[in-house]
Amino acid sequence: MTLSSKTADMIHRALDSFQVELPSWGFANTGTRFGKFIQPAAASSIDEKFSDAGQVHKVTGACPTVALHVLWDFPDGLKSIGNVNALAERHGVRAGSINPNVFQDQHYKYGSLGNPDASVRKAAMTHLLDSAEIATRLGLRDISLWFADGSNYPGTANIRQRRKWFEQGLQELHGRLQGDQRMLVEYKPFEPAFYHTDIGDWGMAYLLAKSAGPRARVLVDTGHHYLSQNIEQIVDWLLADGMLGGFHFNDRRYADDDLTLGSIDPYQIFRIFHEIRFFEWETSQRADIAYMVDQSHNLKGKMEAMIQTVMTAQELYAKASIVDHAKLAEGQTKCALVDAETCLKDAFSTDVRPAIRDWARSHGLPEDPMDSFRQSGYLERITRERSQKNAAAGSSYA
Ligand code: LRH
Ligand code: MN
Repeated sequence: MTLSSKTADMIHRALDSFQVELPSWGFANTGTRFGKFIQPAAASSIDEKFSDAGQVHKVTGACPTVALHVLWDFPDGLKSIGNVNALAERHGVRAGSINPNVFQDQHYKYGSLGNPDASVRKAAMTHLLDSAEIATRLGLRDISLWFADGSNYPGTANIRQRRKWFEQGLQELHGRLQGDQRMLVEYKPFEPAFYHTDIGDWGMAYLLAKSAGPRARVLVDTGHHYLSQNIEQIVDWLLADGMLGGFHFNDRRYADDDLTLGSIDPYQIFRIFHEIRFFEWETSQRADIAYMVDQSHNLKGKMEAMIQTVMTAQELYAKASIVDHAKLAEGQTKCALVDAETCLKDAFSTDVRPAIRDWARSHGLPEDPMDSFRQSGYLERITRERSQKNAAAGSSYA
């Protein structure tokens, strides 16, 4: 069924405004605690990560920024930010959010900002402030914060005291932000901690963000919820209070599986996008949200997984953008349950791909990004260039 020109226009306008940020670590060899399977073409240097992200943006036109993880991308901290702008120039994608890493080093065994050892809290604070400085020097807006802090056994942590330390640390970091900078507080119910996690759910992240200051927002990682949680309801509460800063999109069957977006439950991501578009229609304001991907591609080819992810995100965002909001609002007011629900189901079951191909063509982009990438020979080239280096990298987790 061909789409009406009105619907096709709505999709084109939606795609013109939709951008999703790619994680540099999504192009690198990652694994699980049971090991990692080395991909010869995987990226390891920041140059290779910008190059790969540049290819995905080249064929999709929808991912102009790359999220950077401080320890993984700036091994020497402030000293190694020199060539980021040159890389952005060369590969056609810019640096995006800055992700400090206070979970990897040995001294974070009992936590970072929540660690009973004041010298460790100080070390964590120094890294957070350095990360903010990196963002400032690179002219970047978002500092994206995730803390692995927590405990594994009842009674082993003073949860209330740790909360105070987090409040103090996040207030200090907030005080260092400038211009339109924001700090995004990410929550996660468990892993690597398996008894309590200090920032365990949206409410804890919300309260910590509020106590930090007006530049703090909450970041929703779709994989950081119990299976029975209604994520789009959390999104609505954060939207209503102006506290929704961004997303880490991925998919899961069980826990924080970090699988490719929409691979398990595409309707979940559609419902999230719907609540945002409905909010924007109702308030006639654009929600100031950073759409980002956070995945680890342990089995799929990393480049193709990323292209698939961006294409799926565009498709689900386009579907959510053609919901008949006026008809929906009327159905909600009248409790016309079937009519209201059908507004979403009609949009979700609409094949928007022809309109996306038109949009791509009208922007000089390939109609089929995956085929264009496969024809480009890029994968063959990076495999030749990187396989030796990657083979040298160990595969065991421990
Ligand atoms: C934690 C997390 C966080 C990142 C990491 C790579 O599970 O979602 O956002 O820093 O993954
Ligand atoms: Mn995340």
